[in-house]
Amino acid sequence: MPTSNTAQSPEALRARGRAIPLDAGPLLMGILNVTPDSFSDGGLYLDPEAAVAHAMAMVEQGADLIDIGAESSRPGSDPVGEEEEIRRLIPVVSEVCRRASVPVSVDTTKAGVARRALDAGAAIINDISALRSDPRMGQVVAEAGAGLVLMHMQGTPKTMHLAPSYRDVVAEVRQFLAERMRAAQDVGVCQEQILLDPGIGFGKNLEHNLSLLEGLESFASLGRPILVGVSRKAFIGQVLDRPIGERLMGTAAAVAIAILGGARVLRVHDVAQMRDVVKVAHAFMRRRAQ
Ligand code: HH2
Repeated sequence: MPTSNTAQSPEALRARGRAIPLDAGPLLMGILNVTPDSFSDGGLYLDPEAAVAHAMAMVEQGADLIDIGAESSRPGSDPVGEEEEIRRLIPVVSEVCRRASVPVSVDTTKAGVARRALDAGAAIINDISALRSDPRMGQVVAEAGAGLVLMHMQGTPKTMHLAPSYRDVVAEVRQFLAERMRAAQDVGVCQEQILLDPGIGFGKNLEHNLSLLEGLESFASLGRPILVGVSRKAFIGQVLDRPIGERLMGTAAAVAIAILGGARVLRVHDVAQMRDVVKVAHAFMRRRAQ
């Protein structure tokens, strides 16, 4: 996906002087977890060479962005110390930024890790705590002019799955994202730097996740593009009664549903397969808009 040097369109993501266009069709964000314990690819890419090779393979398969994380956020997971997160992450981020043609996003909630990743060339910070974990995060992103993903989560990864509860999940997630967007702007992050994410699977049960997919269109009025991460997640396993390794087709269906609901960025493990899903869903969306 081409990038240009300035961001004029509200339908672009401004990230460190690049304008990543979000109106030419949904973008695929390929997932790279350099962790021993991520829920689906944990342990596969701990070796930096294997990690970089996987990132490059995803670019080859059509990933528009690469999202690199070094701390699992699977339900029940424990946090990782800052030094360890940096040790796992930075060599891989540096090398992927050097070699890949696409912008690199880093999945972290720690400002110190984000700063190091931005120094290594990352363009986007994907903060699943939406700036609530580390009070310095917003400032780090603002100073770098980086892209920022603000995601909704009820609770923390350690506890979020135990008793998720909402009166109206769509309304509450929407209100949360509006409030976090204001908080980001208050510390100097521009609207054009922000992507919003309802946080599928983060403190939500099956009904909550389905309701969010059903209500996705209502998030458009927040005024920023929506990122959705459904790939291989537990709610798909619940519907299908299938383990993680057998959720490809379920993921395809969920990705298509998210695109029909207006999602602009899809965070996925299986880039090659989801490329086709995106193309078909986008062709349909274009037709519907005629
Ligand atoms: N999901 C995961 C991690 N980070 N970031 C955003 N913005 N949205 C998501 O839906 C999202 C995310 C969980 O998936 P994964 O990275 O595969 O697993 P783990 O957290 O176990 O590393």
